[in-house]
Amino acid sequence: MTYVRPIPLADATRPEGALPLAGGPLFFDRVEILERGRPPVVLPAAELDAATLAPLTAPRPPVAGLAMDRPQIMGILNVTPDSFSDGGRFAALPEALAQAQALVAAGADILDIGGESTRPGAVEVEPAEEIRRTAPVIEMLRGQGIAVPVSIDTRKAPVAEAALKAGADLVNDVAALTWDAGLAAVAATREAPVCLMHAQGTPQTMQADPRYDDVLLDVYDWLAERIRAAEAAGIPRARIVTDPGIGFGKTLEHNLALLRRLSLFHGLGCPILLGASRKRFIGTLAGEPLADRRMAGSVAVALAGAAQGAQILRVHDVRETRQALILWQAITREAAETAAERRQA
Ligand code: HH2
Repeated sequence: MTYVRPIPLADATRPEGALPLAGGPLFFDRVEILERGRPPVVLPAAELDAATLAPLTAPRPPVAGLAMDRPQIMGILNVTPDSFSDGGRFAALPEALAQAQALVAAGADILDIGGESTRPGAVEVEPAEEIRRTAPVIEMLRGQGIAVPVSIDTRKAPVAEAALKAGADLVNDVAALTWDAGLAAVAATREAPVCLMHAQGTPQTMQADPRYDDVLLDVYDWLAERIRAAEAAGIPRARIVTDPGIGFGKTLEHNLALLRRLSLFHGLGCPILLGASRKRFIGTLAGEPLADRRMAGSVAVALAGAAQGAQILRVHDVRETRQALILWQAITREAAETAAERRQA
């Protein structure tokens, strides 16, 4: 079996015949053909047939009201006592609300609210406790007129149900609907978009000794299977986002292999979410043991994701990521396009 990875053009030039990557803003005119056990082969995109090109080029419908034709920033709000980076800081309601407001003011397009840490070694939280942590925050955000879409970061049906009732718009499941058999039905019934993230193992065990035949292709096949399962459960592809799950059962080399060829996942026909913010591999490479001092590395990874066409960047450092994206976009687009956009804004 072969896999096709579009190779995004890195700058503002648009060679004759270049194709939009997932509807834009990036373009590609070459692809890499990947096969297990073989070195990649680069081909002109023009040599592929229309059926192969369709999922790579088709515009993605908006998700929770967010346009998918540009990178959108998902600000992380963990209302947990034990998250690896911001645990305990926003667990009380007033702090959570203030942080949500700060993230929106800093440029978050969507907020991701989590009431259970999934860091390596984290212990499971009872659904009732997870609901107690998350639903009131979402209700309060809505009550205070914070209008940005809200995502609930949970593996559990009752938690998602309570969050959606409280005003959440999207279900972000780090287990891709494999943890709780009831979660798919909740998302399907409520017509909520879902993020399906790849993980190997559970948070308790996932970093013990993760192994793959070919990490990139194994994660791709697994996500393809999870998309089929979600569709069978009544969640249409238009409401599915995929995520390779950086740091979830992956070594440093696994994470890098996924980031280097992230654009492969456009072949799944769904928007790509990338969550690498402050994660351990950044600390390992940069020699920074403290998670909250990994902002610069996190921004670099977010930009690398944007350059591969990732549509949603899940980050702690919203202000810095927004600034970096504005500059990257200004430099990598044609002046005419940028001027037209400014006029529209
Ligand atoms: N990473 C974390 C949690 N949720 N969701 C998606 N879709 N993708 C990710 O990469 C992802 C995620 C872990 O990060 P964080 O929320 O900062 O920490 P913790 O799990 O300790 O709360």
